[in-house]
Amino acid sequence: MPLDLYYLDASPPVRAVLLAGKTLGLEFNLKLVDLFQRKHLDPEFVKLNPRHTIPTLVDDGFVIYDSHAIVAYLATKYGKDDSLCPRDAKARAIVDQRLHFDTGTLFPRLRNITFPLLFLGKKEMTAEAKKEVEEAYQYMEKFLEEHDWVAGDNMTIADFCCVASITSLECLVPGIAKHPKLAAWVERCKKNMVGYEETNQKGLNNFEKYVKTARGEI
Ligand SMILES: N[C@@H](CCC(=O)N[C@@H](CS)C(=O)NCC(=O)O)C(=O)O
Repeated sequence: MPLDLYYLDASPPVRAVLLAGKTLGLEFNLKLVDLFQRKHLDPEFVKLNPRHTIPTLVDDGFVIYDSHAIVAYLATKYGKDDSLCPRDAKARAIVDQRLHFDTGTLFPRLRNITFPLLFLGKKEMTAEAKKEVEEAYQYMEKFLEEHDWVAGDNMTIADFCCVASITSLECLVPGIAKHPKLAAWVERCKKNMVGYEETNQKGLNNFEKYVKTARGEI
């Protein structure tokens, strides 16, 4: 059965799902939703997802949106074991905490900069927005102090979500290099995540193009 994924690869939460899909060996039937053409507000898409966000997944008629919910669903349904999305209560709680960190901290701080820039034409980010991103890097550094991956000793769905957001933040507020554990984790993700180049890196390059165009740099 095809897995339909409504997407735009520049979108960080979409890239988290694409990364999860590669590791799980899944093929998506990709359906482009061009946010710049306001296609997410098309009545047909809103009927599918009233919150009109990408990514949105349709698995044999089952509709699920929010990247964190999607990656957990895919890993639970299609994972060969529970390493990406642990069943153990404590291990899973840490994964959930990091997923919520992405939802509640990384993504909103990214959106605080990208929405005014890409959709309202505001080229300058506020000092506060920049400071919040630098603070987010510090939180990540702390998470990675004793472990190689954001939720423990092995890669989980939380790494897919966090790396998509963090690498996008780095395009806006370069600063990862100041945090050795964080910088090493980004390199680890690049090296170890299946299909990193064709998913996160490719979409990130497009994201960067949008950012540079909006800033008048290209
Ligand atoms: N928490 C959601 C955020 C999704 C989201 O806001 N996606 C953006 C693109 S990066 C979007 O579709 N925005 C359109 C809108 O909010 O109407 C997730 O992780 O999927």
